[in-house]
Amino acid sequence: MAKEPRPVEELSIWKDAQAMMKKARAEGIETVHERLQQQTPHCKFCELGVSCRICTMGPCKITPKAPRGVCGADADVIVARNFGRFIAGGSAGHSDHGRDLIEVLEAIVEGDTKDYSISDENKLRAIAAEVGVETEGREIMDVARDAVEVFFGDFGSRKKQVAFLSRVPEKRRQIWDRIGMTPRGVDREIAEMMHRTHMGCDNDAPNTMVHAARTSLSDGWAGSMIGTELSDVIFGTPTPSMSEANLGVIKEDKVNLLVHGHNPVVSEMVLAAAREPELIKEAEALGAKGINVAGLCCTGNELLMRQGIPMAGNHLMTELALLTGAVEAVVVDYQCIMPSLVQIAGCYHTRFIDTAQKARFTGAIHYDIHPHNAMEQARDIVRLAIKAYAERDASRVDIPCEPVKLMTGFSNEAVIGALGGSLTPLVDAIKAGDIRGAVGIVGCNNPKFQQDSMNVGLAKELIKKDILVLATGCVTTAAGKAGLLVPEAIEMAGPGLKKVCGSLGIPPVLHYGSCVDNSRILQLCAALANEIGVDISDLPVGASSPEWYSEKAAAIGLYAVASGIYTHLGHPPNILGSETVTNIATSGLEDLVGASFVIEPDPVKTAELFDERIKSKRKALGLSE
Ligand code: CUV
Ligand code: SF4
Repeated sequence: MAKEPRPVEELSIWKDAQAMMKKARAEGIETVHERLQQQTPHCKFCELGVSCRICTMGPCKITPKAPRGVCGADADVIVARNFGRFIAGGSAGHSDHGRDLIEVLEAIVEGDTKDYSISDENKLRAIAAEVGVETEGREIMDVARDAVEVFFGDFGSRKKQVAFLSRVPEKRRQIWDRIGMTPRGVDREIAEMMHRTHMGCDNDAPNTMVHAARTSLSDGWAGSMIGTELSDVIFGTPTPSMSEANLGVIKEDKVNLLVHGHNPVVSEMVLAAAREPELIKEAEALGAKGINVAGLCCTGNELLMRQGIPMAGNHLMTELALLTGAVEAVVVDYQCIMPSLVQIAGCYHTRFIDTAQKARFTGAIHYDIHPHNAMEQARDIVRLAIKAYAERDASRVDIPCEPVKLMTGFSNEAVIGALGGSLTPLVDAIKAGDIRGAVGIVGCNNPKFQQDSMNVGLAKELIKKDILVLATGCVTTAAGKAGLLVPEAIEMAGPGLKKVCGSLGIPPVLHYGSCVDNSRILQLCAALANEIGVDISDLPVGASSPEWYSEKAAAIGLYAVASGIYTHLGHPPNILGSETVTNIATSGLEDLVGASFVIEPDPVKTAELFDERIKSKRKALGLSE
């Protein structure tokens, strides 16, 4: 028998989401929430992490009566192996995204593309110098060519450490060296994790956990960091600007194109095509008032940061955005794209377009996009959307709200610029206690939790306590919709933040970019630690992913912890079946790397935990609590 649908108010804090869920029910369209109900209750063994299907002597599951798998692996080994592979999957995602940016830069250097170019030469020179490339008096293309070599090298097996470790405080590098956590190469650590977790290899849970941390560090300090830095080089380093969020950014009188996925490489071209006067004219010829590009998830964040395009929504809004009935096309690259979008698009005139050979969707229209043909393909995609506009059924259109304003574009370069050229004023504000500390709130939505209740709840609690919040990934849209990303939000903050952010004209919650841009937060922490002359783990900072769901988010959490940042998760990964692994994650790592995970579903309690941590770190630095 079908289960009773849950009241929409329990599923999301947002009116736009609730309205579209009701529309979905009225139109008989299934969403993530119905499918979650069908999948509940979940398999207990999988939830605990004690099921293993790594070989065909199994699959095995650990119970009190059967405490070892066929090969003899116990719960600790099985949980650690599963967790290790989970982290490898997440690291592979964000790092492969980074690799794609190196390929675009290589195409620029080799003259294989007319569509992409180097937008920020100064940034390229700066990062090249950081990774040991000679820049003095050299042509920019020569610098770029050498940088490409260094960054491709970071994915391989020839190095003792990845290049951006030059940013890491000395003390931190010594810790990693001592415990065998220094990331050597992205692909190497990921492949080694697959090797270690084959039957009969790494059968010591703590040892597997150390390599899991090393794998995640290769993502944070190499794969993702390269992704961020080269995106800035190619598409421009973000500077503050204003934009908007929620389903109200979809326009009834325009051709609406949503870009979804992760990487700016395709979406930047779609946006550029949508801004061409000739295509706008074609849209107008069909009676539209122009072409509107809006973002979903991380590729939305990328365009928001650099181009100011509005955000239609985060992870749990992706299906609902199509329910407006006003979306002509959704163009995707890869990651976090629910395959159900193809079916929902099929319920309307919406074209679902995939663009990456490594992320094909059955039923999608495929465009094979490469650096040499990107703009031409993007134009065809925009034309397809324009054509679809003629088929839109006006009687099924419902755009449920007006957009909310937000401020975006806080790269470290922009922040340092706003501070007058150095981090000193920020350090002074931290020392004075006006900014007591900082927490990065990052990551996803998960249909198991009321959408954005924890993301928004935690941000609000932290700023009240004069803790600066940096938002990335799907937390961006949540914070934006809640009105936290505008300068006026200082009214919701404590007196110190109100003073500092007020004088700079910035919000108390800063949009720091997409998920790969969590590397910007790593870089900021490292720079702060170097400025004060301490380790990252000595700083009054934290990280949180309240509503995470993905392997990538777990990898981010782990590289934050391994970098010395106390990290909160709203719910645990599937590790609770091993006391050993759970203890390592929630306390053992503290002894090893000076930080650990903390699991807490309640945002108010979580804010108190951060408060305590920040107090103790401030005290240890000799600062007022
Ligand atoms: Ni990489 S990982 S749902 S798009 S933040 Fe959004 Fe961000 Fe999580 Fe995915
Ligand atoms: Fe079972 Fe061991 Fe094979 Fe896993 S590796 S399926 S525990 S026999």
